[in-house]
Amino acid sequence: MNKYARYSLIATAVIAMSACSKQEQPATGSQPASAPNQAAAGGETVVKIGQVSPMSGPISHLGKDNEYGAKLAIEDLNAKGVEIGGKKVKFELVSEDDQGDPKIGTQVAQRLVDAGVVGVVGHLNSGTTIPASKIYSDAGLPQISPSATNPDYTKQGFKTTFRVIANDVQQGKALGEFAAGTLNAKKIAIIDDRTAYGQGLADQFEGAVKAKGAQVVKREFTNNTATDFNAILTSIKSTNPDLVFYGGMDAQAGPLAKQMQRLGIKAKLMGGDGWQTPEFVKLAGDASEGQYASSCGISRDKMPGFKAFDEKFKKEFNTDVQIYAPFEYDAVMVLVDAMKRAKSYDPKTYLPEVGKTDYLGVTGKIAFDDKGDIKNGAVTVYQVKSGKWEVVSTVGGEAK
Ligand code: ABU
Repeated sequence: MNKYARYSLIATAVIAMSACSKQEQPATGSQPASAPNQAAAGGETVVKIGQVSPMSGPISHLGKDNEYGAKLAIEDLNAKGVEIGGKKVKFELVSEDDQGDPKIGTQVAQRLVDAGVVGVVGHLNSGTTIPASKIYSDAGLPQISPSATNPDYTKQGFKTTFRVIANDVQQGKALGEFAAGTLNAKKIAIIDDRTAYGQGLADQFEGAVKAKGAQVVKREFTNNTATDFNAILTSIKSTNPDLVFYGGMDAQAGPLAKQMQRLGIKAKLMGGDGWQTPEFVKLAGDASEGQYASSCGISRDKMPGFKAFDEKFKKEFNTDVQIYAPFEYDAVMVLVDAMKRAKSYDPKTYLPEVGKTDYLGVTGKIAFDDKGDIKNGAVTVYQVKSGKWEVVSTVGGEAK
């Protein structure tokens, strides 16, 4: 049996046990230090975990996807029954909508701190995650993003910042080498949405394709609410590129692909995890066919717990996983795993344990480097074939 099949069996069993078992082995050791604002209910201590994502606006489908992942994790934990330091606890999710706006991101971050959460999963966007991380750091709260890929998030020297996916240095390099190497694209046009994510990934991609000897024939930008790309695309068409790269999210990539098709641009469209989603295929229609995008993780068929997670997700929420929900699920589990090892839900006490994580989650093995980035992060390139994302290749992510 290969390692992925072995992990798959273990993770499927873990998810099934989470759903069925009502008890866990009592923890040994001392009582946890008390955390502020934790109410007691029915003999159990309520421990609040915050989650933040854009649940309104153009990428609300992704924000909801994240929230659903966290909800499933909390439900599984409470169904199983968790004791921390010998005390029964009940987890409560406190969800906030940052609208994908950096300013609102910091406001809701402060609201979560004031609400007494003991840790945060999120935010979704790099542009909100980075400014909010200062607030969590000042409050000493562990923060795990399931989706923010801008490398600056974990470069600030905070002890509280973690992410459970590869970053855009890895993603940009993998995509650039795929474009200029595997696809042999010689003339490349690049567009980004001027967000911390879109522009950052486009910069990394540009560096990688140039290092492989490709020529960047045009660099254009838009914004993360635009839907009309005709002027940009007309200017790009005149350069006759082999490939167009878009650094941004699916709400723009969908119409962009459609407008490329309408203008008769034959070049392939390529991008990162922000649009490797079913929503992109829905928005672009048949213009999605043949386009490439990556996700920051191993492929779903190799993820040890994805199949069981996916079934449960569809049953509970009556919708498909977009992209980050399983990473969000794992982010919650990693926080709770650290609390169990620390025998405390007090952030001061369990924060050092987050950094020592060695956890096999739905998405694979999770351990962090000294900055809080996932060790050995993987990037998988997908292509749309017959209206579905199919795996083309994966870089990195070998389970140890
Ligand atoms: N990683 C793509 C979407 C989230 C972000 O980094 O902004």
